Amino acid sequence: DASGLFTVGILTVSDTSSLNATKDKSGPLLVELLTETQQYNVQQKAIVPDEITLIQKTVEHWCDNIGLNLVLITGGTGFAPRDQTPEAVIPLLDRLTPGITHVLLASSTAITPFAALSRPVTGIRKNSLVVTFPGSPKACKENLSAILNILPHGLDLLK
Ligand code: MTE
Ligand code: CU1
Repeated sequence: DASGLFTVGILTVSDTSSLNATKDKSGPLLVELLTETQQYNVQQKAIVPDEITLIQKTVEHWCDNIGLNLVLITGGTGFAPRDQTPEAVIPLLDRLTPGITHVLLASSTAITPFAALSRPVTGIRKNSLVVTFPGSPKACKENLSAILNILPHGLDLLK
């Protein structure tokens, strides 16, 4: 943005939170953790149910029209039948970023073997980096800290 901060959108994907925004703990946590670094300006926040078309509409708008540097998505990466965040995001990506996906999985499975049950997707659409995190606040915090140090350099290269 004008002050040199990276612009960010935080998208919470959850049927429950889409009906009652006070149930969303992960979105606000990600806003707080990013804002306190003083490197990010969280410009957009949204909550959508686990619906592929709604996820896609939001991500397309944020990347194509608003041109955010970073789009962080939390939720819908697991094995439950309604978990279809990866299926929504994959077709939107111009380029995959398997290194970031690797870091998310490697750091998370070092914390809990159950991290193998999330299906993270990361990649680039236009000039935006899109990253998916699991739905729980704990997992969001762990995933963000795993990539926080490498994010600014990657985002600089996309400008
Ligand atoms: N990743 C980290 N870093 N920490 C966690 O506690 N929980 C896992 C996994 N990834 C976890 C994690 C568990 S138990 C599940 S079922 C999936 O994330 C859930 O992903 P979802 O909330 O996107 O469906
Ligand atoms: Cu689980």
